[in-house]
Amino acid sequence: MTDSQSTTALRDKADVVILGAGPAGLVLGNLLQASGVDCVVLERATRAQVQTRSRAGFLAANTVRILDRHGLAEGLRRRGREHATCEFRTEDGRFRLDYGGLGRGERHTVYPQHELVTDLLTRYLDTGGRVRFGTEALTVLDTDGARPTVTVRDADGRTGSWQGRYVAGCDGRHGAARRSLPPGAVRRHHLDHGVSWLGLLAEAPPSLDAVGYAVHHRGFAGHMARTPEATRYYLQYERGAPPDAWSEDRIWDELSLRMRAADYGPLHRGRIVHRAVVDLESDVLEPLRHGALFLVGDAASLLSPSAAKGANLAVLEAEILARALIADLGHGDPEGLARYSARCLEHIWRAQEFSGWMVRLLHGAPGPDGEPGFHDSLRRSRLASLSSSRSSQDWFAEHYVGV
Ligand code: RFL
Repeated sequence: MTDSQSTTALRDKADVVILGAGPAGLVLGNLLQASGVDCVVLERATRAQVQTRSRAGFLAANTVRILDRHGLAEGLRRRGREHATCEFRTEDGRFRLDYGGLGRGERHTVYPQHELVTDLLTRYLDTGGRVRFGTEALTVLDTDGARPTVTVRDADGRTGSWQGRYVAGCDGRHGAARRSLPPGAVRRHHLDHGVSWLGLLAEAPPSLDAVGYAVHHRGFAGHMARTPEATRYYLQYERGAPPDAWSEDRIWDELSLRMRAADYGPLHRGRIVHRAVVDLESDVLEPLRHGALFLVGDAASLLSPSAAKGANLAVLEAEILARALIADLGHGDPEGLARYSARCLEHIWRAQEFSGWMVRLLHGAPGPDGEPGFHDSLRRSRLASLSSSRSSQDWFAEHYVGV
């Protein structure tokens, strides 16, 4: 195929071109579609891949309220489970926090992200929404002009373009929106927490009726219920080691050891159906707008998964942007778009602060002699405050569930 043939293969228009069919892109698409704003979602993956990608599970009360407000919470109301207890296991014993009775008294709803994405996608398509699966955004051009253009490549390798009045970059950390920002247009704040986790999804029922955070001299281990048949575990892991370096037996033995199964009860073992290494990193782009291009969700800010905030922020930002786009395109009021970045950054920095605090609550660092170091002692002291001080617990509860 010649270049001229390939560039005429696809060419289309929509007022809002949304990159990415994750929680951010699909909440935005649904809200725009419901208000009659002309939009399209361009998604690199297939529909089946989008609907089976296992990621988040803990949704904040505010996220549920947003989804409820727009009639998008039916599935999670039916199949999600409320959750409001976490348990810490440390060298000093264990303690539980029933955070539903602390702080603002809010709870999480546990609902797998791929089910939420499936619900959002079904609703969007059922109401006439346009999605192009297998369509990779390559670059966003003319973001300063009145007609920004997204160049795309479809699954057969044909290239083309979509022209819009606005482009919403909801395509995650490695997407085209971030790549298309001209040098110097946006500042990137980045923090590497220096810790990696092996994230695991096990075909096994939960082993405790709480989120479990275990702090051990061999490293952190975490337990998060997903469904009655599936549980997510995390193991602090050597940076750079491949995800398949450990056998399933070694993983279960290490989880049992760090979670002190000998003292507090055995873990329900099962087949590990997914594993991935996550380096705990945070970043924030500032501002979240360049001309007609807006950044939303992971494209705007990456949070370490220590506090389960990423999907929740994605939903919140999508609602803020949807309102602003509806006001601008529907009533010629650009005020919301002008304030979009500042409003979202306020929430993002608060979430970053809490996620970073969680990283430091759950990880120490040995001193030069390999014995517990300064940061281990700080961690121990933080956990001691959390176990004993009501005001620490209220603060924790408010930020743990809040966005
Ligand atoms: P997503 O979900 O990554 O969706 C982006 C979409 O864009 C597509 N895409 C492109 N499409 C077209 N052209 C391109 N060039 C493209 N490049 C990418 C991708 O295929 C994809 O479909 O971003 P979004 O919508 O911003 O949502 C963010 C959340 O997915 C993320 O923050 C959370 O999963 C983070 N997270 C958690 N967040 C919570 O709120 N609660 C949790 O319990 C929670 N647990 C987690 C998590 C993240 C994890 N990982 C992946 C590190 C647990 C884990 C293990």
